[in-house]
Amino acid sequence: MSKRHIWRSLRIDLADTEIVPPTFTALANSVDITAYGATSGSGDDTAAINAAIAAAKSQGRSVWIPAGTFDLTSRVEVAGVTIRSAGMWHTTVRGNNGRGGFYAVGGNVQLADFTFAGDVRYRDPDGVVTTDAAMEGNFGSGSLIHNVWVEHSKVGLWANNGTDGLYVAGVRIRNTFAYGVNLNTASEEANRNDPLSNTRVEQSVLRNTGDDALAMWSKNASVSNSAFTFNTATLPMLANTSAIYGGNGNRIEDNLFSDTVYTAAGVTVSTWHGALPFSGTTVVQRNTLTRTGGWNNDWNSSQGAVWIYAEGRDITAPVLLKDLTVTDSTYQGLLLSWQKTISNLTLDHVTFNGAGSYGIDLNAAGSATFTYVTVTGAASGGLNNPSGYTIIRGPGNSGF
Ligand SMILES: [Ca+2]
Repeated sequence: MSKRHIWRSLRIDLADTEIVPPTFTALANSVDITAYGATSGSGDDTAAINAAIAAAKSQGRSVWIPAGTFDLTSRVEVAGVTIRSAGMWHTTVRGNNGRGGFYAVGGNVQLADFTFAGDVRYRDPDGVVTTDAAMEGNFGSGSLIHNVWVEHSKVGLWANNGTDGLYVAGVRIRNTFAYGVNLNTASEEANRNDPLSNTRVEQSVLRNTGDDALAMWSKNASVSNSAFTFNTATLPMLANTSAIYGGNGNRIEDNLFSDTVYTAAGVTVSTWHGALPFSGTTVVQRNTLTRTGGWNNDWNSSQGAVWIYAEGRDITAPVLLKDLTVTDSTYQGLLLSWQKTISNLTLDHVTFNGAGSYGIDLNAAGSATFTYVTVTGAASGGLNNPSGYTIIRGPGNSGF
Protein backbone atom coordinates (compact mmCIF):
# COMPACT_ATOMS: atom_id res chain seq x y z
CA MET A 1 0.00 0.00 0.00
CA SER A 2 0.98 3.59 -0.33
CA LYS A 3 3.24 4.72 2.42
CA ARG A 4 1.89 8.21 2.34
CA HIS A 5 -1.72 8.40 3.26
CA ILE A 6 -3.95 11.33 2.48
CA TRP A 7 -7.12 11.37 4.48
CA ARG A 8 -10.03 13.11 2.85
CA SER A 9 -12.51 12.15 5.52
CA LEU A 10 -13.43 14.62 8.21
CA ARG A 11 -11.81 12.83 11.10
CA ILE A 12 -8.39 11.33 11.64
CA ASP A 13 -8.28 8.56 14.21
CA LEU A 14 -4.62 7.85 14.06
CA ALA A 15 -1.54 9.24 12.43
CA ASP A 16 1.94 7.79 12.59
CA THR A 17 4.84 10.06 11.90
CA GLU A 18 8.51 9.34 11.69
CA ILE A 19 11.63 10.69 10.15
CA VAL A 20 12.46 8.69 7.06
CA PRO A 21 16.07 7.58 7.15
CA PRO A 22 18.27 7.86 4.10
CA THR A 23 18.71 4.88 1.84
CA PHE A 24 21.27 2.35 2.88
CA THR A 25 24.06 1.60 0.48
CA ALA A 26 24.75 -1.85 -0.86
CA LEU A 27 26.92 -4.17 1.14
CA ALA A 28 30.32 -4.53 -0.43
CA ASN A 29 30.57 -7.42 -2.82
CA SER A 30 26.85 -8.22 -2.72
CA VAL A 31 24.82 -9.57 -5.62
CA ASP A 32 22.40 -6.94 -6.91
CA ILE A 33 19.11 -8.39 -8.10
CA THR A 34 19.03 -5.89 -10.96
CA ALA A 35 22.12 -7.58 -12.38
CA TYR A 36 19.95 -10.69 -12.78
CA GLY A 37 17.10 -9.00 -14.58
CA ALA A 38 15.04 -7.45 -11.82
CA THR A 39 13.61 -4.07 -12.75
CA SER A 40 11.96 -1.60 -10.44
CA GLY A 41 8.34 -1.04 -11.33
CA SER A 42 6.27 -3.31 -13.50
CA GLY A 43 7.24 -6.85 -14.41
CA ASP A 44 7.63 -10.01 -12.37
CA ASP A 45 10.99 -10.19 -10.60
CA THR A 46 10.59 -13.63 -9.01
CA ALA A 47 12.97 -15.38 -11.41
CA ALA A 48 15.56 -12.63 -11.12
CA ILE A 49 15.51 -12.72 -7.34
CA ASN A 50 15.78 -16.51 -7.35
CA ALA A 51 18.73 -16.27 -9.75
CA ALA A 52 20.41 -13.64 -7.60
CA ILE A 53 19.98 -15.82 -4.52
CA ALA A 54 21.47 -18.82 -6.30
CA ALA A 55 24.42 -16.78 -7.49
CA ALA A 56 25.00 -15.24 -4.10
CA LYS A 57 24.98 -18.63 -2.39
CA SER A 58 27.33 -20.17 -4.91
CA GLN A 59 29.73 -17.27 -4.52
CA GLY A 60 29.43 -16.88 -0.76
CA ARG A 61 28.00 -13.38 -1.12
CA SER A 62 24.86 -11.64 0.05
CA VAL A 63 21.90 -10.42 -2.00
CA TRP A 64 21.18 -6.73 -2.42
CA ILE A 65 17.74 -5.36 -3.24
CA PRO A 66 18.22 -1.70 -4.13
CA ALA A 67 15.75 1.12 -3.64
CA GLY A 68 12.70 0.57 -5.83
CA THR A 69 9.66 -1.65 -6.12
CA PHE A 70 10.02 -5.28 -7.09
CA ASP A 71 7.38 -7.92 -7.66
CA LEU A 72 7.00 -11.51 -6.53
CA THR A 73 4.34 -13.82 -7.92
CA SER A 74 5.30 -16.84 -5.83
CA ARG A 75 7.33 -17.62 -2.74
CA VAL A 76 11.10 -17.39 -2.83
CA GLU A 77 12.93 -20.13 -0.94
CA VAL A 78 15.75 -18.97 1.30
CA ALA A 79 18.43 -20.85 3.23
CA GLY A 80 21.99 -19.85 3.95
CA VAL A 81 21.56 -16.45 2.42
CA THR A 82 21.50 -12.84 3.53
CA ILE A 83 19.09 -10.51 1.75
CA ARG A 84 19.51 -6.85 2.58
CA SER A 85 17.91 -3.80 1.10
CA ALA A 86 17.92 -0.03 1.02
CA GLY A 87 15.51 0.36 3.95
CA MET A 88 11.83 -0.20 4.64
CA TRP A 89 10.96 3.24 3.29
CA HIS A 90 12.94 2.75 0.11
CA THR A 91 12.75 -0.88 -1.00
CA THR A 92 9.36 -2.52 -1.49
CA VAL A 93 8.87 -6.13 -2.46
CA ARG A 94 5.30 -6.55 -3.62
CA GLY A 95 3.14 -9.65 -3.57
CA ASN A 96 0.75 -10.26 -6.41
CA ASN A 97 -2.65 -11.94 -6.48
CA GLY A 98 -2.20 -12.99 -2.87
CA ARG A 99 1.03 -14.81 -3.55
CA GLY A 100 4.68 -14.05 -2.90
CA GLY A 101 6.89 -13.97 0.15
CA PHE A 102 10.04 -15.49 1.60
CA TYR A 103 10.01 -19.16 2.58
CA ALA A 104 12.86 -20.39 4.76
CA VAL A 105 14.09 -23.93 4.29
CA GLY A 106 17.15 -23.85 6.51
CA GLY A 107 19.45 -21.83 8.71
CA ASN A 108 21.45 -18.65 8.36
CA VAL A 109 18.69 -16.71 6.68
CA GLN A 110 18.88 -12.96 7.04
CA LEU A 111 16.08 -10.73 5.79
CA ALA A 112 16.51 -7.03 6.39
CA ASP A 113 15.56 -3.50 5.55
CA PHE A 114 12.62 -3.73 3.18
CA THR A 115 8.86 -3.55 3.05
CA PHE A 116 6.84 -6.51 1.95
CA ALA A 117 3.59 -5.14 0.53
CA GLY A 118 1.11 -7.87 -0.24
CA ASP A 119 -2.20 -7.42 -1.98
CA VAL A 120 -4.20 -9.94 0.04
CA ARG A 121 -7.79 -8.83 0.45
CA TYR A 122 -9.44 -11.84 2.08
CA ARG A 123 -8.74 -14.55 4.64
CA ASP A 124 -8.07 -18.06 3.32
CA PRO A 125 -10.80 -20.54 4.09
CA ASP A 126 -9.68 -23.17 6.60
CA GLY A 127 -7.57 -25.82 4.95
CA VAL A 128 -7.30 -23.96 1.67
CA VAL A 129 -4.17 -21.99 0.90
CA THR A 130 -4.64 -19.35 -1.73
CA THR A 131 -2.51 -16.63 -0.17
CA ASP A 132 1.02 -16.54 1.23
CA ALA A 133 2.64 -15.32 4.41
CA ALA A 134 5.20 -12.58 3.94
CA MET A 135 7.73 -14.77 5.75
CA GLU A 136 7.31 -18.46 6.47
CA GLY A 137 9.19 -21.67 7.04
CA ASN A 138 11.86 -23.22 9.22
CA PHE A 139 14.38 -20.57 10.03
CA GLY A 140 17.31 -22.59 11.28
CA SER A 141 20.06 -21.38 13.57
CA GLY A 142 21.74 -18.13 12.71
CA SER A 143 18.61 -16.61 11.22
CA LEU A 144 17.77 -12.96 11.61
CA ILE A 145 14.84 -10.82 10.49
CA HIS A 146 15.21 -7.14 11.15
CA ASN A 147 13.68 -3.88 10.04
CA VAL A 148 11.10 -5.47 7.80
CA TRP A 149 7.69 -3.85 7.32
CA VAL A 150 4.81 -6.11 6.28
CA GLU A 151 1.43 -4.99 4.97
CA HIS A 152 -1.54 -6.89 3.54
CA SER A 153 -0.18 -10.40 3.58
CA LYS A 154 -1.96 -13.45 4.97
CA VAL A 155 0.46 -13.62 7.92
CA GLY A 156 3.47 -11.52 8.78
CA LEU A 157 5.75 -14.31 10.02
CA TRP A 158 4.75 -17.98 10.21
CA ALA A 159 7.84 -19.67 11.62
CA ASN A 160 7.31 -23.37 12.08
CA ASN A 161 8.92 -26.73 12.77
CA GLY A 162 12.70 -26.65 12.76
CA THR A 163 13.02 -22.97 13.51
CA ASP A 164 15.81 -22.58 16.05
CA GLY A 165 17.59 -19.47 17.18
CA LEU A 166 15.64 -17.08 14.98
CA TYR A 167 15.96 -13.49 16.18
CA VAL A 168 13.40 -10.95 14.98
CA ALA A 169 13.73 -7.26 15.80
CA GLY A 170 12.46 -3.95 14.53
CA VAL A 171 9.67 -5.47 12.49
CA ARG A 172 6.34 -3.78 11.88
CA ILE A 173 3.40 -5.87 10.78
CA ARG A 174 0.06 -4.30 9.89
CA ASN A 175 -3.18 -5.13 8.19
CA THR A 176 -2.73 -8.86 7.82
CA PHE A 177 -5.60 -11.29 7.36
CA ALA A 178 -4.37 -13.76 9.96
CA TYR A 179 -1.50 -13.79 12.46
CA GLY A 180 1.09 -11.12 12.90
CA VAL A 181 3.67 -13.61 14.15
CA ASN A 182 3.01 -17.26 14.85
CA LEU A 183 5.85 -19.44 16.15
CA ASN A 184 4.38 -22.89 15.72
CA THR A 185 4.91 -26.56 15.11
CA ALA A 186 1.83 -27.02 12.98
CA SER A 187 3.65 -28.03 9.80
CA GLU A 188 2.01 -30.90 7.91
CA GLU A 189 5.24 -31.62 6.09
CA ALA A 190 8.01 -34.14 6.74
CA ASN A 191 9.47 -31.95 9.47
CA ARG A 192 6.22 -31.89 11.40
CA ASN A 193 7.79 -33.45 14.53
CA ASP A 194 10.74 -31.06 14.68
CA PRO A 195 10.52 -28.65 17.62
CA LEU A 196 10.75 -24.88 17.45
CA SER A 197 13.25 -23.42 19.91
CA ASN A 198 15.19 -20.41 21.10
CA THR A 199 13.36 -17.83 19.04
CA ARG A 200 12.79 -14.25 20.08
CA VAL A 201 10.64 -11.48 18.64
CA GLU A 202 11.27 -8.04 20.08
CA GLN A 203 11.11 -4.30 19.54
CA SER A 204 8.43 -4.86 16.94
CA VAL A 205 5.04 -3.26 16.36
CA LEU A 206 1.93 -5.12 15.26
CA ARG A 207 -1.43 -3.58 14.41
CA ASN A 208 -4.69 -4.66 12.81
CA THR A 209 -3.80 -8.29 12.42
CA GLY A 210 -6.55 -10.74 11.48
CA ASP A 211 -5.68 -13.23 14.23
CA ASP A 212 -3.32 -13.28 17.22
CA ALA A 213 -0.75 -10.53 16.89
CA LEU A 214 1.90 -12.65 18.62
CA ALA A 215 1.36 -16.38 19.10
CA MET A 216 3.31 -19.49 20.02
CA TRP A 217 1.55 -22.73 19.23
CA SER A 218 2.96 -26.11 20.26
CA LYS A 219 0.95 -28.32 17.96
CA ASN A 220 3.00 -31.33 16.79
CA ALA A 221 6.14 -30.67 18.82
CA SER A 222 7.18 -28.32 21.56
CA VAL A 223 7.82 -24.63 21.14
CA SER A 224 10.45 -23.98 23.79
CA ASN A 225 12.62 -21.27 25.28
CA SER A 226 11.15 -18.59 23.06
CA ALA A 227 10.03 -15.08 23.89
CA PHE A 228 8.06 -12.03 22.81
CA THR A 229 9.75 -9.02 24.39
CA PHE A 230 9.46 -5.22 24.16
CA ASN A 231 6.78 -5.27 21.48
CA THR A 232 3.68 -3.15 20.97
CA ALA A 233 0.60 -4.96 19.71
CA THR A 234 -2.75 -3.30 19.18
CA LEU A 235 -6.07 -3.87 17.49
CA PRO A 236 -6.08 -7.48 16.37
CA MET A 237 -9.44 -7.76 14.63
CA LEU A 238 -9.75 -11.33 15.91
CA ALA A 239 -8.14 -13.13 18.85
CA ASN A 240 -5.40 -11.93 21.14
CA THR A 241 -2.59 -9.47 21.25
CA SER A 242 -0.46 -12.35 22.53
CA ALA A 243 -0.94 -16.04 23.19
CA ILE A 244 0.99 -19.12 24.23
CA TYR A 245 -0.63 -22.44 23.38
CA GLY A 246 1.29 -25.19 25.18
CA GLY A 247 5.06 -25.50 25.16
CA ASN A 248 8.11 -25.39 27.37
CA GLY A 249 9.49 -22.40 29.21
CA ASN A 250 8.29 -19.60 26.95
CA ARG A 251 7.96 -15.94 27.90
CA ILE A 252 5.91 -12.84 27.17
CA GLU A 253 7.76 -9.90 28.73
CA ASP A 254 7.89 -6.10 28.65
CA ASN A 255 5.21 -5.58 26.03
CA LEU A 256 2.44 -3.06 25.51
CA PHE A 257 -0.87 -4.63 24.49
CA SER A 258 -4.08 -2.75 23.84
CA ASP A 259 -7.47 -2.59 22.19
CA THR A 260 -8.45 -6.12 21.36
CA VAL A 261 -11.73 -6.59 19.51
CA TYR A 262 -13.36 -10.02 19.20
CA THR A 263 -12.83 -13.42 20.90
CA ALA A 264 -9.88 -11.77 22.44
CA ALA A 265 -7.61 -11.45 25.41
CA GLY A 266 -4.56 -9.33 25.98
CA VAL A 267 -2.57 -12.40 27.00
CA THR A 268 -3.81 -15.97 26.61
CA VAL A 269 -2.10 -19.01 28.11
CA SER A 270 -3.98 -22.05 26.90
CA THR A 271 -4.06 -25.66 25.81
CA TRP A 272 -6.62 -24.78 23.17
CA HIS A 273 -6.16 -25.64 19.48
CA GLY A 274 -4.82 -29.12 20.15
CA ALA A 275 -1.82 -27.77 22.00
CA LEU A 276 0.70 -30.06 23.64
CA PRO A 277 1.06 -29.85 27.44
CA PHE A 278 2.88 -27.04 29.14
CA SER A 279 6.23 -27.81 30.75
CA GLY A 280 8.91 -25.69 32.35
CA THR A 281 7.74 -22.32 33.61
CA THR A 282 5.66 -20.09 31.37
CA VAL A 283 6.36 -16.47 32.26
CA VAL A 284 4.17 -13.45 31.57
CA GLN A 285 5.76 -10.43 33.20
CA ARG A 286 6.19 -6.67 33.01
CA ASN A 287 3.45 -6.27 30.42
CA THR A 288 0.88 -3.47 30.23
CA LEU A 289 -2.58 -4.43 29.02
CA THR A 290 -5.05 -1.68 28.23
CA ARG A 291 -8.63 -2.19 27.02
CA THR A 292 -8.13 -5.87 26.30
CA GLY A 293 -10.49 -8.84 26.44
CA GLY A 294 -13.48 -9.51 24.25
CA TRP A 295 -16.72 -11.32 23.56
CA ASN A 296 -17.09 -14.72 21.92
CA ASN A 297 -20.41 -15.12 20.10
CA ASP A 298 -19.85 -18.87 19.58
CA TRP A 299 -19.76 -19.41 23.33
CA ASN A 300 -21.94 -16.50 24.33
CA SER A 301 -19.30 -15.61 26.88
CA SER A 302 -16.57 -13.13 27.52
CA GLN A 303 -12.82 -13.52 27.62
CA GLY A 304 -10.68 -11.74 30.17
CA ALA A 305 -7.76 -9.44 29.61
CA VAL A 306 -5.53 -12.16 31.06
CA TRP A 307 -7.05 -15.48 30.11
CA ILE A 308 -5.77 -18.83 31.33
CA TYR A 309 -7.78 -21.38 29.40
CA ALA A 310 -7.35 -25.09 30.11
CA GLU A 311 -9.24 -26.49 27.16
CA GLY A 312 -7.91 -29.77 25.80
CA ARG A 313 -5.59 -30.44 28.71
CA ASP A 314 -5.02 -29.35 32.30
CA ILE A 315 -2.44 -26.65 32.87
CA THR A 316 -0.33 -27.91 35.77
CA ALA A 317 3.18 -26.72 34.91
CA PRO A 318 4.09 -23.41 36.57
CA VAL A 319 2.65 -20.24 35.05
CA LEU A 320 3.93 -16.97 36.49
CA LEU A 321 1.98 -13.73 36.00
CA LYS A 322 4.15 -11.00 37.47
CA ASP A 323 4.33 -7.21 37.37
CA LEU A 324 1.34 -6.78 35.12
CA THR A 325 -0.73 -3.61 34.83
CA VAL A 326 -4.15 -4.48 33.45
CA THR A 327 -6.31 -1.43 32.87
CA ASP A 328 -9.87 -0.87 31.69
CA SER A 329 -10.42 -4.46 30.67
CA THR A 330 -13.49 -4.91 28.52
CA TYR A 331 -14.74 -7.83 30.63
CA GLN A 332 -12.76 -9.66 33.33
CA GLY A 333 -9.30 -8.58 34.36
CA LEU A 334 -8.34 -12.23 34.88
CA LEU A 335 -10.39 -15.19 33.67
CA LEU A 336 -9.56 -18.81 34.37
CA SER A 337 -11.62 -21.22 32.31
CA TRP A 338 -12.94 -23.87 31.60
CA GLN A 339 -13.72 -26.94 33.73
CA LYS A 340 -10.23 -28.46 33.68
CA THR A 341 -7.47 -27.99 36.25
CA ILE A 342 -5.20 -24.98 36.42
CA SER A 343 -2.60 -25.33 39.17
CA ASN A 344 0.86 -23.97 39.90
CA LEU A 345 -0.38 -20.55 38.85
CA THR A 346 1.21 -17.57 40.56
CA LEU A 347 0.12 -13.94 40.43
CA ASP A 348 2.67 -11.56 41.89
CA HIS A 349 2.28 -7.78 41.78
CA VAL A 350 -0.60 -7.72 39.33
CA THR A 351 -2.83 -4.67 39.21
CA PHE A 352 -6.31 -4.78 37.72
CA ASN A 353 -7.60 -1.22 37.30
CA GLY A 354 -11.10 -1.15 35.90
CA ALA A 355 -12.93 -4.13 34.43
CA GLY A 356 -16.20 -4.36 32.54
CA SER A 357 -17.26 -7.36 34.62
CA TYR A 358 -15.28 -9.05 37.40
CA GLY A 359 -11.75 -8.20 38.36
CA ILE A 360 -10.98 -11.88 38.85
CA ASP A 361 -13.26 -14.64 37.53
CA LEU A 362 -12.32 -18.22 38.36
CA ASN A 363 -13.98 -21.02 36.39
CA ALA A 364 -11.58 -23.90 36.77
CA ALA A 365 -10.40 -26.50 39.24
CA GLY A 366 -7.09 -26.11 41.02
CA SER A 367 -5.30 -23.44 42.94
CA ALA A 368 -3.26 -20.29 42.50
CA THR A 369 -1.15 -18.09 44.73
CA PHE A 370 -1.98 -14.38 44.80
CA THR A 371 0.59 -11.94 46.20
CA TYR A 372 0.32 -8.16 45.92
CA VAL A 373 -2.64 -8.45 43.59
CA THR A 374 -5.02 -5.52 43.61
CA VAL A 375 -8.40 -5.01 41.99
CA THR A 376 -10.11 -1.66 41.68
CA GLY A 377 -13.06 -0.43 39.67
CA ALA A 378 -14.44 -3.77 38.52
CA ALA A 379 -18.05 -3.24 37.44
CA SER A 380 -19.37 -6.59 38.68
CA GLY A 381 -17.10 -6.92 41.70
CA GLY A 382 -13.56 -7.91 42.54
CA LEU A 383 -14.04 -11.65 42.56
CA ASN A 384 -16.30 -14.28 41.06
CA ASN A 385 -15.48 -17.83 42.06
CA PRO A 386 -18.37 -20.11 41.13
CA SER A 387 -16.07 -23.10 40.71
CA GLY A 388 -14.70 -22.98 44.23
CA TYR A 389 -11.19 -22.48 42.91
CA THR A 390 -8.59 -22.43 45.70
CA ILE A 391 -7.09 -19.02 46.29
CA ILE A 392 -3.84 -19.09 48.27
CA ARG A 393 -3.52 -15.60 49.64
CA GLY A 394 -0.09 -14.14 50.22
CA PRO A 395 0.53 -10.58 51.43
CA GLY A 396 -0.49 -7.36 49.76
CA ASN A 397 -3.77 -8.30 48.15
CA SER A 398 -6.80 -6.06 48.01
CA GLY A 399 -10.12 -5.67 46.26
CA PHE A 400 -11.03 -9.31 45.82
CA1 LIG B 1 9.80 -5.52 -11.69
